[in-house]
Amino acid sequence: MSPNEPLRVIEPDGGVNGYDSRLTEDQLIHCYRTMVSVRVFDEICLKLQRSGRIAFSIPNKGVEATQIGAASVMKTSDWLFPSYRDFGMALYHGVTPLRMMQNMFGNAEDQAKGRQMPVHFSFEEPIRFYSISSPIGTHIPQSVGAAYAAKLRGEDTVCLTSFGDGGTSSMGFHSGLNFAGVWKAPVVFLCQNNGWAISCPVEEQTASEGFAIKARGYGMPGVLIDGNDLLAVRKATEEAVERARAGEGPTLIEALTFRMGGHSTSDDPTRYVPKDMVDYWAKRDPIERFEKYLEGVGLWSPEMGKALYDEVTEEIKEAARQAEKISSPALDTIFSDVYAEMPPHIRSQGQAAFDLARTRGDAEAGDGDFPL
Ligand SMILES: Cc1ncc(C[n+]2csc(CCOP(=O)(O)OP(=O)(O)O)c2C)c(N)n1
Ligand SMILES: [Mg+2]
Repeated sequence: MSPNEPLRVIEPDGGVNGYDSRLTEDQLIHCYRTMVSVRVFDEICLKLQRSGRIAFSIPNKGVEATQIGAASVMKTSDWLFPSYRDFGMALYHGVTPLRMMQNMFGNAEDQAKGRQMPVHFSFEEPIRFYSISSPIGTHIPQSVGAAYAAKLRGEDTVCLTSFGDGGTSSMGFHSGLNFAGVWKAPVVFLCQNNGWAISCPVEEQTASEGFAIKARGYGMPGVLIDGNDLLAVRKATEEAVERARAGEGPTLIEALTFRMGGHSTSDDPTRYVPKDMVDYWAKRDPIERFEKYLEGVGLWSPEMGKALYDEVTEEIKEAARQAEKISSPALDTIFSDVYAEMPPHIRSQGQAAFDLARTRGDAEAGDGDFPL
C-alpha cells in the first residue's frame, strides 16, 4: 500500500536505533501498563457484552502502541480529539477504569449520563478528551477550530486528532486539513491505518499510494511510521507537536498498524479478513514488541509481565463489578445540561412523560419533581 519505508525505532530483536525517548523507567512501565490495560479492558468488555450485561464494545487489540505512543507526548493542557478506538489515550493520562466502566454500563455515574453509546467517552480531566462522535470524521474540523482558537488566544495548546484510514474519505478530513494548512493551526493529525474500515480494505479506500502523501496537497509534512512501534509513534508525534508549538502548523502522521480483532462486538472479521494477514500481524504484536525492548533495558521479564497482567485484570474486573451495581440515570436527567432555561412547553411535556412513566412503572422516573 505505502511504498516508502515507515519510520521504525524498535528493531525486531528489541534493540533501539539511536532514539532517546527521554522517558524515565517509571514512564516506560506506565506506557506498558497502559497498553496491557487497554487489552484487558477489551477482553473484559467482550465477555460483558457476550453475556448481555453491556450493549456494545469496540476492540483495540493491535493498535495499542499507536494510541499510547502518541498520548505519551501530550500535556494535560492539550486537547485530545479521539476516534472511538482510542480510549487508551485517556487511560494513559489517568482516567480510571471505573470511570470508563460507568460509560460502558451507561449508569448514573457516567459522565454523559448514559446518553452516549458505550465506548463514546468524554472526559474534562485529567486531560481534555473531547466527546467521541460516531459519525466518521466530524471531529476533524472541530479539532482544527479548537486549535485555531487556542492559537488566536495565544495559548500553548496542541490538538491531537486521531482517525482511521476510513476517516480520510470523509469531508471533514479534507476541509479540516485544508483549513489547518492555510491557517497553520497547531494540530497533529494521526491517521491510524489499521488496514480496514469495518470490512472495506484499505486498497478500496483510496487510489493514492497511501495517506501520509496526502499531506502535500494541504501544505503540511506527512510522515509514515510503524504504528506497532511505540517509540516510533512517540518520536514522530514529538516532532509534530514541536512544530505545532513553534507556530509552524499541522502535521499528518500515518501510522501503519492492524486491527487484530473485529471492528466492534457486532462484527465477525473471519468473514472478510484473510487468515494469512492475521498470521502476519500476530507476529508483529505491539505489546510483545515493547516487551522485547523493555527486556533489553532490564525492565521486563515473563514473571513481571504475568504479575502486571493479573494486577490489571483484577483492577478492571473490580471496576466492572462496581459499575454494574450503580443504577441507571434517572429518567428526568434526559433534559439536564440541555437548556439554560427550560422552555415552558418542554417542561410540561417532560412532566407529562415522567408522570406516565411513574404510573406505568416501566421506566425509572427519578426521585423528584421535574426538572430537578
Ligand atoms: C459518516 C459515517 N459514515 C459511515 C459510518 C459507519 N462506520 C462506522 S465505523 C466505520 C469504519 C471507519 O473506519 P476507519 O476510519 O478506518 O476506523 P477504524 O474503525 O478502522 O478504526 C464506518 C464506515 C459512520 N459511523 N459515519
Ligand atoms: Mg481503519
